[in-house]
Amino acid sequence: HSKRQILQSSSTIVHLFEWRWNDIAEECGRYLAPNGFGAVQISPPSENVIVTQPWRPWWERYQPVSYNLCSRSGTEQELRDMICKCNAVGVKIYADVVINHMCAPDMGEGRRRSTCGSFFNASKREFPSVPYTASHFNDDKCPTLSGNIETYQDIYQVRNCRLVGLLDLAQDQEHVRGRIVDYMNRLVDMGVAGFRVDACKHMWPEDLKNIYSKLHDLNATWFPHGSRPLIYQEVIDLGDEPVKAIEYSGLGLVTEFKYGAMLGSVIRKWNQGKLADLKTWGEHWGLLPSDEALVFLDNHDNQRGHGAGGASVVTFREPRIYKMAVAFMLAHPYGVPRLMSSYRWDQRVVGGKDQNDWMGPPSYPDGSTKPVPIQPDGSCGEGWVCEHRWPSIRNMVMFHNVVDGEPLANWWDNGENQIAFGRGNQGFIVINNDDCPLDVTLYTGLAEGTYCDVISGQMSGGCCSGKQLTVRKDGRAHFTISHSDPDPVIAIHTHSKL
Ligand code: LAG
Ligand code: CA
Repeated sequence: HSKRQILQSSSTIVHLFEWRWNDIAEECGRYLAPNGFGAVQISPPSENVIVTQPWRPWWERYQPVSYNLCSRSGTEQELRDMICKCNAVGVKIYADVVINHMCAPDMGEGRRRSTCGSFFNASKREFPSVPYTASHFNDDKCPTLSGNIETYQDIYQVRNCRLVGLLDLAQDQEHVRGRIVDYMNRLVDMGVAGFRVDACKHMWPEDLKNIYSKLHDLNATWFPHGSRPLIYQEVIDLGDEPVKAIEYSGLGLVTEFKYGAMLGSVIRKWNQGKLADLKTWGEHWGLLPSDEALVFLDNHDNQRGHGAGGASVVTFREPRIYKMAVAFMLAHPYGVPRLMSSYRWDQRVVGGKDQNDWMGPPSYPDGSTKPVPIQPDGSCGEGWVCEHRWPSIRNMVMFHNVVDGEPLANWWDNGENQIAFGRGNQGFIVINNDDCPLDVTLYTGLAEGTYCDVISGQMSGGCCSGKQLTVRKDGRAHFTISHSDPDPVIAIHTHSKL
């Protein structure tokens, strides 16, 4: 494959959580496109309540008051400009759409408490700029006294009651579906390539099907005629509730929450887990069919104890195991991968709960979000973590593209936590999560030659800045990885050949 084909085959999504549109626009051209990233998931672009108690939490963006397109990430014009710039360099934009609910009923009224200054009256359930009125909400259908979801074991509560108290929209009404469709189509027409649909578990699959069926084809300025939006639905199904991910998988991709929970547990060696077990990783583990799954290690919720996934989930706070797990995810053929790009906050765990789990992105005293500064070494400043700019993670995105469509091949393990596998004859990865050195000669499937390890370095200007590996005529190569290596992984592929 040519370099160009490889960039085009890119499917990896990066969630630039809480980034400003202007920063994303720059990131697409200067970094994401040249490094083979396929798409960006943006934070919800819709107008939301301004929460000041606590001060401007990230989660205020999950409380819409209208579908006007201005938020802490920027104005409608900036959103449009970002979509255009990213599409121009081949990076798709997926918008996070919050369509299950509006804000909570105690969020007040007026124009002052919304990010575009639109009027709303939460206690009266009036959102005139959509418009929605009290009759457009589900309250009459909810079987609980409180009006809230009280148990996840009852599908009627889960779909028709208020999720954490948020006003629950009645998607079974034509008017409501129509406003949602108009909102999503406005984004499609602007050039987004699809959606992360928030809280799908809390909406009826047939209503979602109806909504998706009315979406426009993608904007023909950037996409082939007749292209359909890619939809990935957030459904948290860890197996213990009556609402199942498979109810949604016919409609679009579904977030596979078991992926990060189980892979996190294996990489931590919990419950006798070991990397060798991953030989059968995928559907055999009770995961969705590969082509229906959106996979990730952590997300904006479970990296701070919200949502679900549990304690096994790995994040940027444990870089060594995080990088190992990301390398595995991007090397393995299962699912469409999404990377998290976070900001740092001070954790203050009291009684098992982080008191600061609400903290919003790096911001100025007036609450506006700070730009993402790029340091000379390519990392980000001002509290932006930018996992996607960690060199080994970046290089594994390219690995993922190079081996696209190739089957898993030449699996090896030591029965414990040392594993290796290839993808056809295009790439090969070796991981050592044991407490002893790895020293082994393995059949790689790659053509004879010298290859540059893309974890410890990379090719640039014809030179390799990392470890060099020699694949002999018989396809075998000798690998050593110390158990004290901060990056105990070696990855080589046909485009890292010297
Ligand atoms: C999601 N997926 O289904 C999002 O990924 C998740 O981030 C959203 O919750 C949730 N669904 C609703 O869109 C987040 C926070 C919640 C927060 C909520 C609304 O995880 O903690 O609730 O957004 O802002 C907050 C308070 C609650 C309160 C509620 C209503 O934390 O204590 O009851 O607001 O005022
Ligand atoms: Ca609902």
